Amino acid sequence: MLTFYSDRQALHAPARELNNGEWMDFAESTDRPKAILKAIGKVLEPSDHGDDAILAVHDADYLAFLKSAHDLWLAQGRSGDAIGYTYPVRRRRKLDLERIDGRLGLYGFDAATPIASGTFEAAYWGAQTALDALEAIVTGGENRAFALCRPPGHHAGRDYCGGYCYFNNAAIVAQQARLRGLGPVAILDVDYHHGNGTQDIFYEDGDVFFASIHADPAMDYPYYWGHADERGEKEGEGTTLNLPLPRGTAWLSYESALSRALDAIAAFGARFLIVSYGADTFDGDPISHFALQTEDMQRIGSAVAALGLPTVAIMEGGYNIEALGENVSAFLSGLESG
Ligand code: Q9C
Ligand code: ZN
Repeated sequence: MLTFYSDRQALHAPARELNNGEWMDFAESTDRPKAILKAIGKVLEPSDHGDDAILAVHDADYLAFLKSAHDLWLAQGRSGDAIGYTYPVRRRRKLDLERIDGRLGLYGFDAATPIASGTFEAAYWGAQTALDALEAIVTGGENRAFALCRPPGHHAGRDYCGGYCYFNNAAIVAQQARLRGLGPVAILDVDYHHGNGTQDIFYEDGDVFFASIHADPAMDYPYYWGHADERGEKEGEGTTLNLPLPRGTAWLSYESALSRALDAIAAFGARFLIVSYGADTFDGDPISHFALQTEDMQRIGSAVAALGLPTVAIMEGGYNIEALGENVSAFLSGLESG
């Protein structure tokens, strides 16, 4: 399967994040793409598709914020990575403040998503990587392609970053696929964490189906999204499907949730599929609590492939560096042959 990746995605290298009240080394590190590249070998360099497809999902003021945030941080006397600490709660106005701390709070929702000097460029190229994977299918004659996106994207909304995510790569591809007449489009999110950004982007949109299997947000990040009763609104009523699972979930119950999601995608009449793939459902993931094994990653891939849809797989989370390469390879081999 063709895999897309740009070295510029490694320019994003924050030092640390706030986890359970303590500083820890940034889990979404550059060791991740290194480990994946080592396991899968050849990758293709994406071409530059510009800002347009990003702006078909994200607000222009948010893109401008991301582009300027780290410079502003430095200009206001700070060093290291830009990280927010104060957030406007519900019903506060969307004030366009000049103070970097005010801006970080407005355009983010957690302290796990620092903006370092290379963040914008890396996230920009991550989105280009996703767009090139789409291109491989639309004009390249491929039926499936893998975008080794990094930083990941599924926690990022139209105007906010969070959960190590800045641009929502899956949503960007979904939006382009639909604009190019490839729809109906479905997104299947199998990262351990709920894809709140993707859900938000398409919540009132009946053209894009979003199904997510994730840790119950009553227990795990991102807490405020991903509960089973969130089913979409307005035009999008019924086109969001959340399947939260308890900590400790292993293949047997994971598989039934996966079949439910795949059945719903088929019933929706999807003709194009995007998979937000996270390897953080792995048993040994350092920040997550499911119990899937490496062979289960292959099973996820084959089950998805059995839908028979043109598919762009997008890399999301997965933090066990030792097993990351083989987990991603296993998923891709299932997707390829299944
Ligand atoms: N104590 C992705 O997998 N921190 N993002 C959780 C737990 C944020 C995960 C802290 C986790 C974000 C793409
Ligand atoms: Zn995750």
